[in-house]
Amino acid sequence: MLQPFDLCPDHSELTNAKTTAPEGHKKKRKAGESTTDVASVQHLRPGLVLLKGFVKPEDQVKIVRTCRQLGIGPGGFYTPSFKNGAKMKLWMMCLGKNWDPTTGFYGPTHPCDGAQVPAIPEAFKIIAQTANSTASEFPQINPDICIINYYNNVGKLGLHQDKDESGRSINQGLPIVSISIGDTAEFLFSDARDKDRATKVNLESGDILILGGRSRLLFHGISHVKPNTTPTWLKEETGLRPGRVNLTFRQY
Ligand code: MD6
Ligand code: FE
Repeated sequence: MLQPFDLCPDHSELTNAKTTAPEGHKKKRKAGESTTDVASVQHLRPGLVLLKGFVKPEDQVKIVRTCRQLGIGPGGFYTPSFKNGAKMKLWMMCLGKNWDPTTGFYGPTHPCDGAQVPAIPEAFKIIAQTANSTASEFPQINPDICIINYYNNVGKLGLHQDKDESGRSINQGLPIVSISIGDTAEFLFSDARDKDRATKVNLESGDILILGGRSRLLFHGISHVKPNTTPTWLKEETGLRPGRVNLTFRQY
């Protein structure tokens, strides 16, 4: 049986939480709408777009709570290994379809407990699809996979390409929509698997990165997570452990 991983160590922190939140938290917005009236859109290179501060605070809180609930249940967080047997420096769980890093294949069940992989919550899909349509250079995806990673203060992810989705999805350059929550991470991207030549960009809580088109097979990774960079209101409202949650939405 896998060791369940609880993103919020002390549930009482949730009930005692102060509800202080930044400007914009109280404004009425529909799910998926951004925190700022004109979210900053950064075109990092063709096929790589960063939507700064796209996920509004109440959606960030909901995402953490939902990830915690799903993460401690069947098919929840575990520490995966690579094909060579080395442990990855993160916890992972999958929604929709399970991605198995030891084989590179997608399947219906969790590798540890054999549980059916949970469905992607509709609210998650709405946020990912709204971001997808904000970056008009990409075709719209209907995500059937969501991989959730949790990095603690020493978490990282080496340069890699995402190429285990269908040939059709990759050849069409269908985008992957990536949501970052919690501590800031340094994201690296490069045409080659060479971190010394990689470009660096910070991914902060609420940022969405979209990778597709000509960048669909870009090498990318996380060099490190910056400690104590989670917004105070997010910590107070969720009791999120120090670290970072990343969700990537894909269409197989
Ligand atoms: C992360 N992200 O941000 C890891 N993959 O923790 C990825 O590996 C990634 O951000 C494909 C597309 C976007 C991503
Ligand atoms: Fe990736």
